[in-house]
Amino acid sequence: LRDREASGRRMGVIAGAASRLGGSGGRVLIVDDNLRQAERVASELAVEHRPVVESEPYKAVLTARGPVDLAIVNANAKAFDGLRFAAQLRSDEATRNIPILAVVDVDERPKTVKALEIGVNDILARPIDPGELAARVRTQIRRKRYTDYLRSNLDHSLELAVTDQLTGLHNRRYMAGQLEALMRRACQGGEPVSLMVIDIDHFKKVNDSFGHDVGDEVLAEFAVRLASNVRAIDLPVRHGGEEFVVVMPDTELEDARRIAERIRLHVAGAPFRVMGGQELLSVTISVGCATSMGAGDSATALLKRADEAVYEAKSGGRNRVIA
Ligand code: GH3
Ligand code: MG
Ligand code: MG
Ligand code: MG
Repeated sequence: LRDREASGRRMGVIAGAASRLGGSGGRVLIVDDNLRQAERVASELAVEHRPVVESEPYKAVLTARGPVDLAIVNANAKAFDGLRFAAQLRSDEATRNIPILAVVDVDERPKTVKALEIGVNDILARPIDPGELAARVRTQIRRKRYTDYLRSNLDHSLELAVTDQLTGLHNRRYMAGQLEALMRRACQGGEPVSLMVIDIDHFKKVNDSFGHDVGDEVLAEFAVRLASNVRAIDLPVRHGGEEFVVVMPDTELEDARRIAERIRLHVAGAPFRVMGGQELLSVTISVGCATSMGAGDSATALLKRADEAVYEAKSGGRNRVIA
């Protein structure tokens, strides 16, 4: 439910921002070796934008990476091929999302068609009408800002989809993909992959005695201790509830056990400070380790073996590592 509310809020934010994203104040790159024409366009645009004129393509590319909000390219330049320049902007990762307005003589049908085929966003007929110039520039800038905004939201959503919100660790969904890939390699005779499953001992008691919010505090603090006691190559994950997993690439079982033991000691060794420091809780964990067994093994089977080791740690008295 919390996820659905957050996503509803997010959609509201997108709609709100879209209406606020205007088409003025843009940095506009004018690429033209006809300096009289370029300066005229620049002075028209300077009223509401920040135009910059480049007469040489190689300099224009550097400026475009600046970045800019729009490029106006003269398709009839004398000293260079304007449409080739437009195609170059489209093929460069750093500039491919810049909208392009191609300036084409009003009667040049084939050039107009070619420009559109290359993927310019709009055509500006020459002689240039100032009102039309202002309107087409504004439209392209507004559209660019909106798509940039959507793109950054999409990146953010993708990030959210693989992150656990309480602890900031990656979640089970993210782990599944990583583990599958590592297991495939291990099964083909590549480096071994080890795994530890961690389950907090008697966690229900924390919730029952201090409330769910304090339970959440313990989970968050545990995640900090976990993340600071694994190696840079390891992947700590919140697998669900009070259960965590660490994926350890290129790791033999003995090393996995050593790392698990280090984590266990850092949890049991110092009490957890909760409720703004009012309460100190001693927390322990049970850990099960397993390692890949070559051809025929699978991520599911590996997880199952680590789970069985956790079970053994629990029945053996908790606060221990079984490998
Ligand atoms: P054991 O030592 O056998 O693992 O005992 P346990 O109490 O930890 O095990 P059990 O699986 O019975 O209880 C786990 C509890 O974790 C139950 C559930 O309410 C609680 N829990 C799961 N997710 C969350 C969470 O996100 N926040 C809080 N506060 N509690 C959670
Ligand atoms: Mg559990
Ligand atoms: Mg349990
Ligand atoms: Mg537990």
